[in-house]
Amino acid sequence: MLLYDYFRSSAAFRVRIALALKGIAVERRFVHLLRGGGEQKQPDYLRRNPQGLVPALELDDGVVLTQSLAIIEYLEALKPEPRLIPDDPVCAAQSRAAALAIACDTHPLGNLRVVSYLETELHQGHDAIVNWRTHWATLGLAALEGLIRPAPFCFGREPNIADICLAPQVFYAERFGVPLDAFPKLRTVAAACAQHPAFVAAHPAAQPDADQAPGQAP
Ligand SMILES: N[C@@H](CCC(=O)N[C@@H](CS)C(=O)NCC(=O)O)C(=O)O
Repeated sequence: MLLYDYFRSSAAFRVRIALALKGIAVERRFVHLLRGGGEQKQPDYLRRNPQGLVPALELDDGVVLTQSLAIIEYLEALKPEPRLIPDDPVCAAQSRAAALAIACDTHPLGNLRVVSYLETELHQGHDAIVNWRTHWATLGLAALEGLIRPAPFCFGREPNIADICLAPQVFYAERFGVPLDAFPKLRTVAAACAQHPAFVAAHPAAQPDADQAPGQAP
């Protein structure tokens, strides 16, 4: 399988964590979100993912899967252990809810194309952009703080789909100076993730395409 990846992408980070947790090896092709106006907008990539977003996972038969959570559900079906979605139906629903609170309701508001639109089309300045990022990230993290019950991962002793979404969102918050002081539960989970080998291996800083690119990709 071939993962279309970008080191700082929160959504790609999720898939890298899931792959590492399951011990699934993939080839990777890096899609630089800033270089050349954004490689994700080039026709070659849009043929694979018409949304122009990373990640995408190309299967050996050429089928391309998009959307990080759909890709993770595919990996779960491909290799069920370790479970990323708990067997217990209530815990599964709660874990999915936490994951979706990040992936659907928080992360998109800080995405590159959203923030770029604010800057270039709506002519918002630096302070307004910082305010926007901080407002939506904080609102999302505050909700998450109420949704999880760390032990030390979001819903138990092992990481699941909720942790897979939480760690990249915490990375985003730290990167943009969004304070976590008010969120002790999130800090507990973030600390557990920071010590887990799969999360360490998947971290943006550990990726071969990591660079010091200027600009603010998601
Ligand atoms: N819901 C999608 C989100 C994917 C997404 O937003 N990817 C970002 C990087 S985290 C991206 O490719 N942004 C490019 C852009 O905004 O132009 C998923 O979970 O896969």
